[in-house]
Amino acid sequence: MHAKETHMKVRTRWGMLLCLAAGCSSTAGGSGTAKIFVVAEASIPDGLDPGTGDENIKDGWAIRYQRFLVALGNVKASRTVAPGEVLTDPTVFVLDLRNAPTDGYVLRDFKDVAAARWDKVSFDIPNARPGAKRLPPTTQADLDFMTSKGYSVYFEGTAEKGAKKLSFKWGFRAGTTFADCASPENLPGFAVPAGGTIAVKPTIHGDHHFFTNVTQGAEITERRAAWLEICDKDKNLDVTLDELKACAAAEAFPQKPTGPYDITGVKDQDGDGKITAYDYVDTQLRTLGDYQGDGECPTRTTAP
Ligand SMILES: [Ca+2]
Ligand SMILES: [Ca+2]
Repeated sequence: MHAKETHMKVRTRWGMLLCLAAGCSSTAGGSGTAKIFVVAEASIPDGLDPGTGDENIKDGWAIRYQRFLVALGNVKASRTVAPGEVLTDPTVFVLDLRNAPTDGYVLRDFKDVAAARWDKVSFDIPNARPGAKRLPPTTQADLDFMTSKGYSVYFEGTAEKGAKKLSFKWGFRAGTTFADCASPENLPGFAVPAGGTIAVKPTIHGDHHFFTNVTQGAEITERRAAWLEICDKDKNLDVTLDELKACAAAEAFPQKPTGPYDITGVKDQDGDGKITAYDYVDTQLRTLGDYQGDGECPTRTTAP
């Protein structure tokens, strides 16, 4: 107890000195920078290969994306122990994740912030609207397309198995706020080092719409794509959103224990009174926001 008090006094004195030098106010432990990146998981630029590994598609399909756009922004961070201190930037960006820079897109530097753990972190994947910005190499055409359609995510891709090759071009308005983000080690938010920089990385995965269940927390699931062929009702090798809406979930996703799927948690997102493949994809796209690679943001709420 006594030793702890002494330690705290020393910390406070150092904090005041640092603050005089750096011009900050109440950062008793010094200050540093939180650099906000958006990173695309490898499944977006590289696609998904068939195979038996954790990240493979189990039923033999290879997935490749030709285009993958997302709206992302409204990053917020705060500290439970200091509720008045909030880092926030309402800017929303449209980002081309298929062609993202290797190290990701830098959205923002929060400089001269308390060197401490910012344990409450959230961000939005909202439905894009006018006022959103872009970062190169995302094009003005990409930005205009997303804001005019109001999509939160849009992708074009192919699924190939043997001689069969299906295509799809889908946009969804699945706007979602992702909160309580934690690292893969389950540490909440991020810790700013005194005099240093922490990389804070909302991470977008490209495979959730091939999961066999709706994950919350750890991604314990398989990846399968045979439902694409099942839902190509007119067999023209292009799977449309209308076909997804006409494709009953019970048919596309055979349920446990005889099939591989558990689609508990898929909601009637389009409100037509039926649970279809459209609802399945829409529901999975409301889980796309991950954190620091494979970390999770388990609190998900609808964002306008
Ligand atoms: Ca078709
Ligand atoms: Ca529905």
